[in-house]
Amino acid sequence: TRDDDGDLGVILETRPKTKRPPMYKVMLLNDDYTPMEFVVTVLERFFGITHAQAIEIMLTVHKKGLAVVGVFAYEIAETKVTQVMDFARRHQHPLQCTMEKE
Ligand code: TYC
Repeated sequence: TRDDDGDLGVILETRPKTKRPPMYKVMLLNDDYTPMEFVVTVLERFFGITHAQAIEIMLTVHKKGLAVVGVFAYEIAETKVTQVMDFARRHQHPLQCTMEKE
């Protein structure tokens, strides 16, 4: 389309599309059998959380039923879930760790 000002009067794009990858919440679920200290160890070992923060998050899960322990790109979230589930199974605890798209 040609008009007076000489350019092609079509706006192709205004804002550049910088699409970020979706992020995934990794959650720990409560149960009646996994020892509290084991959950604290899991949080320290696999999520790099400090001992004090790990106790807080563990108690949140214990009281509320679940808590988000971190938000990661898909592949990293998947690795965390696998590591926690394998570690719990090796120690014969029923601890459950899941991920969910944010
Ligand atoms: N409810 C467990 C207990 O009383 C402790 C616990 C906390 C288990 C967090 C799982 O994700 C969990 N021993």
